[in-house]
Amino acid sequence: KHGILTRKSHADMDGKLTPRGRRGWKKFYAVLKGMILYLQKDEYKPDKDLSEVDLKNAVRVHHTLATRACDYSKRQNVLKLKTSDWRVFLLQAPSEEEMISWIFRINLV
Ligand code: I3P
Repeated sequence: KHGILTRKSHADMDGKLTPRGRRGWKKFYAVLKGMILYLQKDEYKPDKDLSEVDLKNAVRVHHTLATRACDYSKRQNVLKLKTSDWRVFLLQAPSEEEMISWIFRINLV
C-alpha cells in the first residue's frame, strides 16, 4: 500500500514527548512494504535506492498499534501509531477512507 501521509512526531524512542522544534507536520510519500512503513521524501520509484534520510524515517510496524487519533481534533483523518519502541506518531491521511485503510493494513502486519 502507498500514498501521501503527513507526519507529526509526538513521542520519541524513550517514550518521552518529542521536544519543541521537532513537533511539526511533514508530508511524505508512504510505502508499506512487509513490516516496514517507509516515509519517503519523494514519490515511490521501484528501481531507486532509498536515501539515508528515507531509511532514518522508516518505521518498523511489527507490534505497532494503529488507531484513529480520537484525542486529536486539530486536523481531520489522523491516525495514531504506537510503535514497539515507544514512539508515537500522528499520521494524517488525505481522506477518512484512506485513514481507515492504513489503520487496517498496519494492524494486519
Ligand atoms: C510545533 C508545530 C506543530 C504543533 C506543535 C508545535 O512546533 O507548530 O504544528 O502541533 O504543537 O510544537 P515545532 O515545529 O517548532 O516543533 P499542532 O499542529 O498539533 O498544533 P504541540 O507542541 O502542542 O504539539
